Amino acid sequence: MKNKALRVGLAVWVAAMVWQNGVMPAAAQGFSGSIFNSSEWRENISGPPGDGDGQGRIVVAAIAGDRFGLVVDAIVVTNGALPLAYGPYGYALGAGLPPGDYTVLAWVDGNTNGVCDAGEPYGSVAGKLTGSNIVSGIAISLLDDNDSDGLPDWWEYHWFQFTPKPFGAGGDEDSDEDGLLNKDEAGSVSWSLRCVI
Ligand SMILES: [Ca+2]
Ligand SMILES: [Ca+2]
Ligand SMILES: [Ca+2]
Ligand SMILES: [Ca+2]
Repeated sequence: MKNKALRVGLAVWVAAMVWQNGVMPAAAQGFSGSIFNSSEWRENISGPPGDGDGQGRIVVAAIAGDRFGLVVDAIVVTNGALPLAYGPYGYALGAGLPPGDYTVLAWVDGNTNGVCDAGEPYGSVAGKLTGSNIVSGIAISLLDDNDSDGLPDWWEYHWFQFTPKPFGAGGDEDSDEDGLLNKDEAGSVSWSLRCVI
């Protein structure tokens, strides 16, 4: 009698959840870990990828598929004057995500638009959810130079955003032909515009 009452109660609860969500409820699933900020971006140049006010925030998001997929959860872990402290910053995302392949993406959101824009410092890690697991201990490092060419990506995008390959210039090139190599000019707030006009 007791078991029957239990089964009836459970069936009512499941029916209520199906009715509420349209699908069976997923078990608690998500990602957690720490973010380490190695970005030295001061955002002291007005214009993309930042807005030039020297303020920003670190956002971390769970994205379905690769890092260009659909954001399914996102949180702000810290904000303030750039560059933000190294951290680490703890985070937890998800709790209820369906099984599948995800990317956990964190970035310095300089223009605070909630989007990881080209040139904004970022780091990402691929993760998989199966069954009811929670994937913990995912460490993400935020880097200025994700293409490892010796030039901060935000600097490259700022000066070369209108060229066919915004991240194509090398550190040992002298793109504006002023006698100084790009790697020696990187981070500078001044620049000849000959390369972008
Ligand atoms: Ca800003
Ligand atoms: Ca942004
Ligand atoms: Ca770079
Ligand atoms: Ca130069």
